[in-house]
Amino acid sequence: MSPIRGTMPHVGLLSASPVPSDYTGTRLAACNLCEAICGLELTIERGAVTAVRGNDADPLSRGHVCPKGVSIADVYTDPDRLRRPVRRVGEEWVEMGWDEALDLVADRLAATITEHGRHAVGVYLGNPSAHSLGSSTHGTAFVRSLRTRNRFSASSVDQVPHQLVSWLLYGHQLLVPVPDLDRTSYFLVVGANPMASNGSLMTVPDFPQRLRDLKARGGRMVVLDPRRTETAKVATEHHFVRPGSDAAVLLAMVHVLLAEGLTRPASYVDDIALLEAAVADFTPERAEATSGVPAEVVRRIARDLAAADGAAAYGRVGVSTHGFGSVCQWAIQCLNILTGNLDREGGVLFPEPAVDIVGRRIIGPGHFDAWRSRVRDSPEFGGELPVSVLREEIETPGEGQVRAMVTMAGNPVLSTPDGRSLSRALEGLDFMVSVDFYVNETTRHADVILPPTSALERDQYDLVFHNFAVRNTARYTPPVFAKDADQRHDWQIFAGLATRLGHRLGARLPLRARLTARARLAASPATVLTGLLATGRRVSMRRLRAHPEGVDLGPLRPTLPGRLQTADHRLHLAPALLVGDLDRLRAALAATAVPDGELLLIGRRHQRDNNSWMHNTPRLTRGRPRHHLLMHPDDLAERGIADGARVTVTSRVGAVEVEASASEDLMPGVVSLPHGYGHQVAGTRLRHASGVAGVSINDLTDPALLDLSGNAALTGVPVSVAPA
Ligand SMILES: Nc1nc2c(c(=O)[nH]1)N[C@H]1C(S)=C(S)[C@@H](COP(=O)(O)OP(=O)(O)OC[C@H]3O[C@@H](n4cnc5c(=O)[nH]c(N)nc54)[C@H](O)[C@@H]3O)O[C@H]1N2
Ligand SMILES: Nc1nc2c(c(=O)[nH]1)N[C@H]1C(S)=C(S)[C@@H](COP(=O)(O)OP(=O)(O)OC[C@H]3O[C@@H](n4cnc5c(=O)[nH]c(N)nc54)[C@H](O)[C@@H]3O)O[C@H]1N2
Ligand code: SF4
Ligand SMILES: [Mo]
Repeated sequence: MSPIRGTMPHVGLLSASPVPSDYTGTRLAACNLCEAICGLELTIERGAVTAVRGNDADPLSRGHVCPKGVSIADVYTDPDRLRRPVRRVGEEWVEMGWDEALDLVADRLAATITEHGRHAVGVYLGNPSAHSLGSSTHGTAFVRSLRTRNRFSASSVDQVPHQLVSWLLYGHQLLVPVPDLDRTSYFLVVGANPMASNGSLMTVPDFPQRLRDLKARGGRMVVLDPRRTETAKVATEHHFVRPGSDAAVLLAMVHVLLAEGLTRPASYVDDIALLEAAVADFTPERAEATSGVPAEVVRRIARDLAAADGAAAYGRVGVSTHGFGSVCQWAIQCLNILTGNLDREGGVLFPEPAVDIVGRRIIGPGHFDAWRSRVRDSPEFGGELPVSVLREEIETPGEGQVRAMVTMAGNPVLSTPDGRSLSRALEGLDFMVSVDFYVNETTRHADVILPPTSALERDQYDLVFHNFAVRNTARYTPPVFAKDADQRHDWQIFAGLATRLGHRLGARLPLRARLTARARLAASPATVLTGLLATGRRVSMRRLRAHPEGVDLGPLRPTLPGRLQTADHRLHLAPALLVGDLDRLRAALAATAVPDGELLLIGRRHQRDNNSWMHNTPRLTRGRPRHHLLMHPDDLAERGIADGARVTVTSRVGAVEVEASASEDLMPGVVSLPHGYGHQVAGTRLRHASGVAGVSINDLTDPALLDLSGNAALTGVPVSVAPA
């Protein structure tokens, strides 16, 4: 009988402490690998995890699990995972003690700041930062304590367009409406593949079942994507769209709604006439000419959105990492707002998490262009510069040059444009420290790597993802396994570094900054969380501890206009910044003629990949190779390339050599590589047979191509393909 799931009272309290080393039984855990935040049930035999299944009792994930979640204990047991700090000595990594390591890092960062000023330290936060409670509570406080303008993160190769648009329309960068998937009857998906990704900026564990339910109640899902993806294959309707051209399509849909009088916006919505004038020339015919989506289809989708009894338009990575990502996300919001589907059951709604990171301003509302990057003059958003400018900030000499880097939970050499050049630039730094438990293509350049504990060794509450979930729930999960005495949690690393830096920089930091940093960093994440929950008053820490499976707080509900964070509590549909970007779009559309032989490169995600990591587990890497360049058979034939042959793919930035596979699923003229491949680290044992060989797509993507928001345009990169 399971000590957790049985009928014993107070079972949650029993689960609060880590299991003894000879434990046999089950324990609950939380998967932190993607945004779906599934609840897991681990079977443990004599201290070893022998099975992982989805926890049926989790009110959000309802028993869902995917192959990555099943592999979560492989990270815990991985002999290649770092558990103690290491220092690079020549080609070797040498273990060191925590105090010695933290002192060394603080000495070197403090010396850089003293000699060259605070902007000489650059910081990069990777994706898993958002998936750790300790990183959310303490990592950002540490970064803030550095007071550098050279802050970068994976956000600018991901979702800054959403943040910019939410800030402009709703007054806060994280006030992002989420499709009410369980009640909608029309789901428009533009540039997202939730069947593989499990959703993003839409926390939706068990997308496949929720989609089956949607169809069973007579609902439709319509997909616009240059690849017939796993999601497109189960859609009621799929249309190819030429990469990079979505803005014309989405604005044309807005145009149709306005031209045909199909709008019923809420009373707090302003500037509709301004919007109408701005999109007047974005006709469905113009959209067809640049995108390949027939004008009739554009018109019909707009009409269907307006007519449906609850519709949700949603766009993700394919239209975020895009030259006009902000315009696309704006147009998508306009579709929902104009059709009356914003803040409506079955439409899109703002989740009400137990910790309201928006309303409580735990994360600031956002700002744009408060400063610019030194070399390229690129504006910041929300305190971060585009990661596409990082390399030049390191390599260009002068006042404000980045001379030392801190990277946390990331791998920008594989995940950001022209990673190969960034790799070289990192080698030229005076000093680099990485907070990560693997040596990867980025951290291998570090002087010191500080490894935090992994997911099963620490407690978890999703401060970030409950804010994007399709249902309001809350879940606190205590650690399953105890950490060794000589391991550190991420928050302890951040607190240790911040405290030591404070001592070394002393009077150079304002007193207030020092005191707030110290207060923030002294408490454990669980203590911080307890306080946040208490002030939120939706659910107490005591209740969460008694229910490690999670607590249901009900379906999404309308909350507007009360939760609008704009200065006048109204929603202005036509912000000047976005309207101003339309001229750049018009110019791009006028110049769409594709040079002879040129193809457009897009990315892809596989269900068993997790960005650039989790490639160290055989469970996820065995099987058929999935790193190939996918290409339409006609495009292969035109170049005399045989299916499976090696090809050279060349862009403005670089060239790679990889096998090409014929696929009818690709739109002609479009080729696709997955991201997160191209591993080069000899030090770790990448136990792949065939699975994860391959090249990095970001040796081809171009750091010169940016959206208005500073987000990298990773999709639709012009390339040529020739036999190798
Ligand atoms: N061409 C192209 N490029 C892309 C994308 C694309 O679609 N196409 N997608 C982009 C997107 S959406 C993203 S989010 C980025 C991701 O890019 P990054 O965030 O730069 O890279 P990841 O692969 O997520 O790196 C994860 C690293 O974090 C470490 N890690 C895991 N858990 C923890 C932890 O708890 N603490 C610490 N300290 N470290 C941990 C892992 O060991 C690994 O080294 O890639 C982007 N790059
Ligand atoms: N299995 C798995 N799951 C993941 C991840 C992972 O690496 N593996 N990563 C996680 C992360 S960090 C994120 S951000 C999410 C991302 O979640 P999603 O956005 O759902 O995932 P992608 O597969 O990147 O989907 C992007 C889609 O856009 C399409 N596309 C490319 N260019 C264009 C274009 O110009 N226009 C249109 N309309 N479509 C285009 C691509 O073909 C692709 O189908 O996934 C998360 N979940
Ligand atoms: S869907 Fe995401 S959160 Fe759920 S088990 Fe898979 S990787 Fe983990
Ligand atoms: Mo992402």
